[in-house]
Amino acid sequence: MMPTITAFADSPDQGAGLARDMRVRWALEEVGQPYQVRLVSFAQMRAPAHLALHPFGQIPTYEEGTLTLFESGAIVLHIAEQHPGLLLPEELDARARAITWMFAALSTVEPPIVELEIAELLERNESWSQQRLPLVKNRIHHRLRQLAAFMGPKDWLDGAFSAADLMLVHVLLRLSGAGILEHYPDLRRYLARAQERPAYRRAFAAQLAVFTASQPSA
Ligand code: GTB
Repeated sequence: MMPTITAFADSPDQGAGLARDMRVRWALEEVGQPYQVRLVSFAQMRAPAHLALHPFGQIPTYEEGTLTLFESGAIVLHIAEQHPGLLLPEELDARARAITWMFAALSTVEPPIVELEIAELLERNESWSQQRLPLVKNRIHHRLRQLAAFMGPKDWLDGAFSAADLMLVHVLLRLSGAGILEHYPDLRRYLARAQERPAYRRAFAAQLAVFTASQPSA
């Protein structure tokens, strides 16, 4: 059964691929699973029909037959599990390590990055904002130094590309334009390598097309 995902009808990033539906689109493209997208406005995300799919009124969601999922990590894991050997290794220890890195991307690397976005977008007019920003950035640098030390110049986290790389790459891409990744050349090459994957390109083009279609023609 073809799954349906939800995405922003009007993404604040204007098609830059930063919203979390991008992870799900990318995973679906990696495994060759066609999918449908239902675009939702912010008002629709607060309405009962969407809250029945996602208790926090967010995107992405994933519907497949009688199954409804939310949380991008859980959705990508589900997609990977449905296609053994493509986004998760079949060997049990390697599979467990890949899942560990999915959790690490979401619960150890992503939080300080989200914290920076909140500091820059929502707290920038607070009197204490300029004092706090360096602290928030230092927490990210701390994580990236640790990550860069682990990765070195390796192509991927642990052997072949996996759902762990997909998740970690998308988390790190949220730092684009923040002036931070420039200090980590191996990580930048890692991101560029991932962005060259045909599945990434297809997913990126699909979400960008939503923004392009919403623009008035010249
Ligand atoms: N933990 C959940 C997951 O991983 O699925 C988090 C889901 C989430 O934060 N969804 C966001 C959302 O629905 C969209 S992705 N926000 C609306 C709301 O909460 O009301 C976060 C996001 C939004 C915008 C940009 N951007 O403009 O660059 C990037 C990322």
